[in-house]
Amino acid sequence: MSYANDVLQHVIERNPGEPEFHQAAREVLESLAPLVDKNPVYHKNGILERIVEPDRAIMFRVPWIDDSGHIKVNKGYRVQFNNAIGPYKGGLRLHPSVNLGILKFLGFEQIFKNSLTGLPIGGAKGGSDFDPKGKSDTEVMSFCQSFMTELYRYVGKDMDVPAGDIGVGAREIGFMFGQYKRITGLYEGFITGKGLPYGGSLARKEATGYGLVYLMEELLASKGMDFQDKRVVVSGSGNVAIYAHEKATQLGGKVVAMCDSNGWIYDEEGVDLDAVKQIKEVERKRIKEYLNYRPKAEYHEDGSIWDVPCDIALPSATQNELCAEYAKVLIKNGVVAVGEGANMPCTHGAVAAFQSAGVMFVPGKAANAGGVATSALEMTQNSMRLSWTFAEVDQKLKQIMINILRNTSTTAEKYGFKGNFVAGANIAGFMKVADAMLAHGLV
Ligand code: NDP
Ligand code: 2IT
Repeated sequence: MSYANDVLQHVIERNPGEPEFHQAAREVLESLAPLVDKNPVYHKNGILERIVEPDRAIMFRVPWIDDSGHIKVNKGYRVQFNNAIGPYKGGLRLHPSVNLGILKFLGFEQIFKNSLTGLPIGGAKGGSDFDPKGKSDTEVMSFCQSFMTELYRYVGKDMDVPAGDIGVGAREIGFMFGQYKRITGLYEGFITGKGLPYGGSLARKEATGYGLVYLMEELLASKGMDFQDKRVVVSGSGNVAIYAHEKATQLGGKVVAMCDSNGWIYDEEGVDLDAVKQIKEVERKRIKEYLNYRPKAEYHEDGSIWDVPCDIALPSATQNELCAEYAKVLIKNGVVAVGEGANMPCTHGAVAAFQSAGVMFVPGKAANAGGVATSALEMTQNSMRLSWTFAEVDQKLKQIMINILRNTSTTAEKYGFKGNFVAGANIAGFMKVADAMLAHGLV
């Protein structure tokens, strides 16, 4: 049995009940097999055994009080996976589905994603099974203050720098920043995605969605194509989806469908982004409200958003939202490119279907790295105690995305996986981290 496969079997045996973590580990280890077979130094130094085991996983109780005075208790987590190339960095997710296995998959992915940005950031993820949906601002504040009262001792600007993810936006980051400052007395950039008045970076809010589209634009250009007049489907209607829509539309594309976890909208005229922003960013309501703005649009709770014919698909909601069956429908309908805005939205079967049909496919750890890259730029600005303009940050983001695509593409080709961005991203992301781990000795 090969070294990489051996380690994968160990991951599966030693981490029972964590299917998403197994899935993420399998994808990475399969890509790395030829590389580690040719370079025994990785095996000799136990690099794979070490990289699949988090440095530490912190779990804690989060008690808070709801508006009617009842005590509630949620689970809080921070998985600090690997800090070989920089302080731990990665988002916090607040969603009822959150558990240790999901955060391990996300933290593991984050190691390679952060490495691909070319910036000095390690991999981590955290969050809670708290559901912010339907909660009042005071309930969300009560939760966030309690969460930070425990988490503050494990984070810091040179130790571990969290950020947003599903269910964590400007409101939650603000409450967490306030509580950290109050407990520690420090005014420091220990978290990113901050509001502009207290150390946030211009363009961080837009960065994941814009970055995704910049990378896809570069990919299309390599085949003599562009976004102009292309039909685009963007799943989700949160932070990533909204700004992917915005940039794709600026480049001449037409986004015809979006969704939330209840249903999906189809608007042949092109989804009105101002309406979606009003519903989601301002009112925190369901996507079906869209029909109040555009009565001629369609809203569906059955079927799938992936039934909508499109040229470019940008799954930007959550893990495993796009399975092999939907991939086949997209392929039949003529999709030419798929870029993952979310983390691991496509199942293994969907990725295989796209690749064997010759659809250009870019995995999340490359395609959605613009968010964390801009978080790292926020850290830089905080350290320098200055703020760059929107244009400066946006231009750096675009260059980072172009570099990621080129690095991923040339690495894939160099190691015999030409055109396979999954393998290219895994190998390129791994090598920098592994070299740092080799330099640090057995830690
Ligand atoms: P948000 O909370 O802002 O939005 C998530 C969106 O996805 C919502 O519209 C949500 O709908 C929808 N969604 C969640 N679960 C499902 C589901 N099961 N079926 C259909 N829709 C669903 O999160 P983000 O936009 O920040 O994150 C989206 C994805 O992008 C995640 O995978 C995240 O890890 C990834 N990501 C985020 C980055 C960032 O900077 N924010 C950076 C890189 C990756 P509903 O409101 O109904 O729950
Ligand atoms: O998945 C991700 O890359 C994020 N949620 C963003 C992490 C960050 O630190 O900005």
